[in-house]
Amino acid sequence: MTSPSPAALPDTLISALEKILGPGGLLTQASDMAGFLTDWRGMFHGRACAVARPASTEACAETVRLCAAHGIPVVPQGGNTSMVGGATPDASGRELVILTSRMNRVREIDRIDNTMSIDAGVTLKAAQDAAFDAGLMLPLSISSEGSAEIGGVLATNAGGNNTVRYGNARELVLGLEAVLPDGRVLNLMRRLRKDNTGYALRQLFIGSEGTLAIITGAILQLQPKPKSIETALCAVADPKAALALFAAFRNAEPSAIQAFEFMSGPSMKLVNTLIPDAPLPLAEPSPAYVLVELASPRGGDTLRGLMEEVLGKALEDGLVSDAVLAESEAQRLAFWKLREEHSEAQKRAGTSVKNDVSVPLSAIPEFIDRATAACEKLVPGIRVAPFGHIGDGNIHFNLVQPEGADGAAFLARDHEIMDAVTAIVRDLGGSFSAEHGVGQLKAYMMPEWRGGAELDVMRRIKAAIDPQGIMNPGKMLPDAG
Ligand code: 2HG
Ligand code: ZN
Repeated sequence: MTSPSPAALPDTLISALEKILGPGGLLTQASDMAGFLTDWRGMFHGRACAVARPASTEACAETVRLCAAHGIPVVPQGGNTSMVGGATPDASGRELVILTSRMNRVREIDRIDNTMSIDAGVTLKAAQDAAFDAGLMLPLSISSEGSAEIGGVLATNAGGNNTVRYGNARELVLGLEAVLPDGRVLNLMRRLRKDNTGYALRQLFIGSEGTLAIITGAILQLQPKPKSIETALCAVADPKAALALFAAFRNAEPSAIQAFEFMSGPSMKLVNTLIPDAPLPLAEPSPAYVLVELASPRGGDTLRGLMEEVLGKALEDGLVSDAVLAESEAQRLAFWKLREEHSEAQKRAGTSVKNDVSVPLSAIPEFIDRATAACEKLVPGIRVAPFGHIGDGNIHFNLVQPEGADGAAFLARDHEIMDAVTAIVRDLGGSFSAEHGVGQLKAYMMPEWRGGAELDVMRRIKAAIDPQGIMNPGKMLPDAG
């Protein structure tokens, strides 16, 4: 296949786009566009007629309006951290990638409303820092927060580490601003806790993976900044013990739990060996680990007492074989590094097949046992390396290629492996995508999982809002666009 040239766009259109986007706002050279045409995992490689970098909502709207008039499909992209190819263009070279990164202003923080009004291109980390500097907390935390941008986080309804306490991204959103496929700006920027006036449109766009609109701004709910935080890394025998520990914390004080994360021994070992400065802070490796974080906005709180009480009893009961409590912010961050580097460590270990799944909490041990057996049978030597947000039922049941095997050959079996795992998920009443979305990778699963009336309604919504099918075609809905 020959590489599409930017000349695929008529000169008049290029000049019109350059006028809207300003200096540096339109990329047409292959070398400038390259970084935006491949996903983080290196699984999807697309082409584009150009990459647009609007610096304002209006410029984004005008760009989309022009694309709509010329029937050019657009692919919205934030920090390009999708795990499912949700922001990578297809191979046709016809699509125009629209980056949100130059729309990067924190518009306003209101300390009475406890809200943050923000542009889509602000990274999640920068948004967290801005809230923190204002004495507040944005309670959404994901491993890719240094690069992931608010627009993408909302378009994919990201979950992450604090879902157990504060819910997913959609639970934090009061207001939304988005550019529709015809280039109109939909302004839903209302910071109201109560507003029963028709369909809750913002919730339709959150989680729509860029297939209905480009999110350009949002109003997010903030929380008081915690004054006391206690974080512990615990060694446990298996997922069943991890869940029993979760129940122990929940029974003691459910409102104190801010994060409750699970890491399997094999996955932790990859972090300890492949990530610099990430040693295990426990005397011995364990078959599994839990990272638990308690937090409260009250200073001088008794969280340390609560942590010690629950862990002391768990050690006594044999639920936990060892535990270490963070004695400083630096140590707390070191514990979190051990958790957040799992994706990177697995990437360094070779190719992997990812299953971002959820099942009812009670079914997690059975799921992990059955899925492990199924995968080991399918691919001898496969490295089963699950981890995830066990407190909310979301396990990243990731499978790393056998040591020394051909990575591409392993990846070529991804559907076979994902299907074996998700068959068990289905049997246990779970979901084939808990927080990463559907994107390109899992679009083929939609008819089987969400068929009948559910998929039909989704298709009708897509057709009503994007009749030309120009918004992120081929993502989420297998045959739309
Ligand atoms: C995490 O929880 C992310 O760290 C990435 O959701 C998970 O790499 C993965 O599969
Ligand atoms: Zn995750």
